[in-house]
Amino acid sequence: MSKTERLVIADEVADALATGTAVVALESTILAHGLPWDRNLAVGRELERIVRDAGAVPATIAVLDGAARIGLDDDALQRVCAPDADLRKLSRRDIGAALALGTDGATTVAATAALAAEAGIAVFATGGLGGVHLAAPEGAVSWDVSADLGVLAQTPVLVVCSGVKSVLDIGATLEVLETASVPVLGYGTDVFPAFYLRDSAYEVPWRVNTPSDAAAVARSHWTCTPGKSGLVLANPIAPEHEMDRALHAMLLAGGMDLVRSRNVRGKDVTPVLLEHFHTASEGASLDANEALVRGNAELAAQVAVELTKL
Ligand code: PSU
Ligand code: MN
Repeated sequence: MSKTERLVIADEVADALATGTAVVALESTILAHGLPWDRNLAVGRELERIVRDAGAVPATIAVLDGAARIGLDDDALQRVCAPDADLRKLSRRDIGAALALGTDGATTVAATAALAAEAGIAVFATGGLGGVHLAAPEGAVSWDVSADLGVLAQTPVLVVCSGVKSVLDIGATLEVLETASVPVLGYGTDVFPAFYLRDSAYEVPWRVNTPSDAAAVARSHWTCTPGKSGLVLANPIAPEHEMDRALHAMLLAGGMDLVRSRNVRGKDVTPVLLEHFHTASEGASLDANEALVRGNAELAAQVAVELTKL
């Protein structure tokens, strides 16, 4: 099978790319594995609408029927979000196998960024970036480092996210991004956000205050410095949706205990933690999660529109 048969770009997305219209990539793991099935489809549809309202074309990405689909129609989106979909969680390294073996799957940040870049899409919105997981026992070195970081080191895509969760080692994650020469921009903030919370204990190296400044930095990064790394645009959750700090601390402690006591490993860690947050908070973490992704989709579309003007 040829590359074009395996990388299927929806007509609307292909037209936008051909005419220089703004396009925003959206991931499917957040839908299939990050949100419960009774809310994921509504979120998936809403993110696409937000991107459109801001003047860009959405391209939700997933692997279905032996093809990497760049832009899903509503039928495909429904398949990704179905309660019995049982899709695999596909990272960058899994794409070839899933395509060759005809296995359907939802794409993580790593896989979505790689496929977006392959299709010629420069801006991607998600909720949280994967990162360096905390080690057990405390203080040990963790080898569970999300492929999201390694892919960003090699893939010229701007990822709009709300930082990383405090279930990860945020300091170590930022060090890995520095080593990989991935610029980290705070959107209207000097502090790296921690997903449900607006801030972490860590500063960002650069702050931008407008979509046009973010676009200018991305363009400059890709034009003026050799190499092909992506960028992180870290957009804090809106203050009115930020999670209560005491609730957050309780969920975090419970989630870490759960992962350790059940001996959860590898790619199951992030979905198990998310599920714990959602059930133990009786949906409060879901409201926050959905609010921040909506904000990131809107900002990504605004930046994508600005990029088309440069
Ligand atoms: N963080 C979230 N929600 C998510 C994810 C991360 O708040 O759904 C997903 C993303 O798809 C991300 C992946 O790329 O988890 C990271 O998984 P891992 O830690 O196994 O690399
Ligand atoms: Mn991992």
